[in-house]
Amino acid sequence: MDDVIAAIMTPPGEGGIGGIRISGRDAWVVAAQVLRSLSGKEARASRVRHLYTGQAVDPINGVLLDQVTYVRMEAPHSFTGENTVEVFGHGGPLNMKRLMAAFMVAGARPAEAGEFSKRAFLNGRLDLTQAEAIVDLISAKSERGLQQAIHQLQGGLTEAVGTIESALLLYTAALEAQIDFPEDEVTSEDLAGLRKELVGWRRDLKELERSADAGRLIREGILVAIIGPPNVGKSSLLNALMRYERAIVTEIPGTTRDPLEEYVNLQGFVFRLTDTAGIHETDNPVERIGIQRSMEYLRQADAVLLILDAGDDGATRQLSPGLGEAIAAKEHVIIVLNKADLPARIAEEEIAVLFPGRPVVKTSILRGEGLGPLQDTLINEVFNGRVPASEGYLAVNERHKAALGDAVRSLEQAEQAIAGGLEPDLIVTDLRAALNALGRISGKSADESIVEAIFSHFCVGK
Ligand SMILES: Nc1nc2c(ncn2[C@@H]2O[C@H](COP(=O)(O)OP(=O)(O)O)[C@@H](O)[C@H]2O)c(=O)[nH]1
Ligand SMILES: [Mg+2]
Repeated sequence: MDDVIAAIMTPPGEGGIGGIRISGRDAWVVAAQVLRSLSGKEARASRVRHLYTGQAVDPINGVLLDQVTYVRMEAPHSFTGENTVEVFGHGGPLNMKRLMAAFMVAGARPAEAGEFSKRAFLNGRLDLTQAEAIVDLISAKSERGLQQAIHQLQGGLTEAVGTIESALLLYTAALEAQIDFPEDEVTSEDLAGLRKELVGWRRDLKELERSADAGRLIREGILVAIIGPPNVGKSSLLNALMRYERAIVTEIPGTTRDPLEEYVNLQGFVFRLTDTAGIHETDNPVERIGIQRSMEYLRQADAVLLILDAGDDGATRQLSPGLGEAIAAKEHVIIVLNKADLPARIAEEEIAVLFPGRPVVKTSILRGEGLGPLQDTLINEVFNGRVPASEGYLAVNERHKAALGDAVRSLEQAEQAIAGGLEPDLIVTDLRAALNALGRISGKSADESIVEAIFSHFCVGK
């Protein structure tokens, strides 16, 4: 880690300012070959974390490259925890490239994607959940996703897990001490106390594990398939939620052939809405391909809006065989009775029998009615009635989920070991395994390969 790395840290393209970050023990030695004071003398930056104005020159022939500002930071008081220099020039792509080249000539090497953050992790400046939060924050597509990432960057998940980790460590260390000094025998009261704690920890960890699904939906967006028979208003609904005429709407059944997929931000959540071809029996080969795609979307979707025409008699008549079954297999389905402006001909009892327990929303997309309740119902349904509050988001991802699952299993085994009256050292083995699993979340006990995988998702310059 002794080499000096450098990268352009601002996005490519024209902008007011472009920044270059240089990090490593000799960062200033490298930077000083390029930087000059305003009057063209050797740059000093004698005070750390002060912004200086000066020039950047070609280190070989001294030709002026740009007017810049620069700031020097000393280890460990920088993002990476190393000596760091940040240089700000005029943000043009060619200008930044030329400045960057000057620092390369002066002895820096281009940083790999995420290398600054990786150094920050290796120097103990951030843990793995915070590193992941940086990626989430930069790529956030919604207000909620952003809040989740910021909370995680503050150490939200590490803190939640850390409380259990410390308590678990205390018990484990106490048990180990008692094993080493057999005169302090492990009493059955000790074990009963531990067992009680184990139940509580397991419940808390399981709760965190469950929140991984909500975390993913907030981060990646919620895939919603708009499904139903032809001509019920599926494309109209997409347009209404997008607030512009995205999909073609006609009174001709079979207008939509290809599924359309669009991002839309509803109440701070990102949705990937897909308008699909109407599902019905048909011999038209083009329509049939469209219908197959509709069924694929139906299977993939996080939630399904099944649209029916309330003005058409009999829900049963509107459904093709196969659709009902596919719907029944989905966890989150909302029945939308559209065209509520027309005389109602679908009996709600029939809906209740066909789709037991599914929420039903009446809309008239034509009149713009019922769309608010539909959004509320959708969000409520997707998060199982527990819409995450704005504060207190935990960005539990698949990696955390796996570690939490392993920890829960090890704690379970420890419980069984106690119940079965096994030797204390066997109990300790399970407790240590649980600690190890929890340590993977923050990175205390993560493999090199996991660390590599996380930082490879970063952009260059971060
Ligand atoms: N009366 C009435 N007509 C509607 C409503 N929503 C959509 N329509 C009409 O139903 C027809 C089919 O709409 P479209 O969105 O193309 O349905 P799709 O085939 O399910 O995508 C169009 O003529 C729409 O104007 C509604 O709420 N009330
Ligand atoms: Mg359509």
